Amino acid sequence: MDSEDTQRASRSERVRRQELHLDGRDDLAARAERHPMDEMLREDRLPHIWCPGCGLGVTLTCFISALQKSGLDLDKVCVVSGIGCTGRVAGYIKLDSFHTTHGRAIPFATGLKLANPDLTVVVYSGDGDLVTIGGNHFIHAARRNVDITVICVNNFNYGMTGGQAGATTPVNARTTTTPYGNFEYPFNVSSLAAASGAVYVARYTALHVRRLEQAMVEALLKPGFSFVEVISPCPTGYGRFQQQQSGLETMRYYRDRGRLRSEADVHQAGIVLGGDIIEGKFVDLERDTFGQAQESGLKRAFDKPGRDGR
Ligand SMILES: Cc1ncc(C[n+]2csc(CCOP(=O)(O)OP(=O)(O)O)c2C)c(N)n1
Ligand code: SF4
Ligand SMILES: [Mg+2]
Repeated sequence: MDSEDTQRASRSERVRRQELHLDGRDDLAARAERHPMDEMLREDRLPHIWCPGCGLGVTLTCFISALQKSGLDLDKVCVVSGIGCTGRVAGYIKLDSFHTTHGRAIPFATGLKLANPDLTVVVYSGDGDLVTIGGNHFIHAARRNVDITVICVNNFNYGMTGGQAGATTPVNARTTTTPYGNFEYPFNVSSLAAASGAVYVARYTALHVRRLEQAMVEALLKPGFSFVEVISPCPTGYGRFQQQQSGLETMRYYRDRGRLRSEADVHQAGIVLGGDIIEGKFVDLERDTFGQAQESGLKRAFDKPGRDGR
């Protein structure tokens, strides 16, 4: 190499290091500090509050990957959550996002979508938030087929506030508020979504990440009320009372008892303590969204002969 070549090579190496912000640092160490998903996270909010072994980080990774694969314009994607450990997703993700009051993510999201139909609106929240305190909003948004995507992380308890039982806690499960086992029958959340009118319903565990990610992509692109239930470990609030001290033990349980059955009747796929977890895409159908029904209804009314819209 002559001296001109050497100079050119060292100049281009200098430019490369500047572009990668590697100046003065060991390349490998600097790269190890970055992650391909970093640009989708609000670093000023980190470190996160999630416990070791919690499944929420896995679900967020799947979601970010699904957003990137969906081809959606991320400037037009909004994430709305209620309160709870799952609700923190709205704070950690670097998109237009809203951390709303407990149980009220769906009405907030509905307002966003109606005010600006160009947006893709995603609700990302916990089981307690969506179907216990927020259950009424959930069923009515599905009934109306509001064009939003709802991702429900179901860990069978109110994780953030100390592991209380809620409307998803299986019969006999011990929690801080059911020390003798739960006496109530829970909602099968996917069945509730389907029965209420959701046009897309899928359920996967946090172990089955490829399928989960694919379901999230499909839900994001589906017009109407699309719903993904993610079964996720909460070792701190729930698992430790069911002899699953760590998130890893719960993941092993998902490996052993997860059953892929997309053809299953979702209404028969309830989750029973210690039983199989039926997973799959249960519903994928077409129906006018709330926005479309409103538009065609108004058109019908206003286009009638003799009517001028007043
Ligand atoms: C109106 C109201 N009631 C109760 C609470 C207390 N609270 C905060 S988070 C939470 C539990 C959330 O559970 P879930 O939605 O399942 O989320 P997780 O923490 O399990 O992810 C509760 C009861 C609150 N913040 N506001
Ligand atoms: S309490 Fe449960 S859901 Fe909340 S961060 Fe800890 S493990 Fe996760
Ligand atoms: Mg929960």
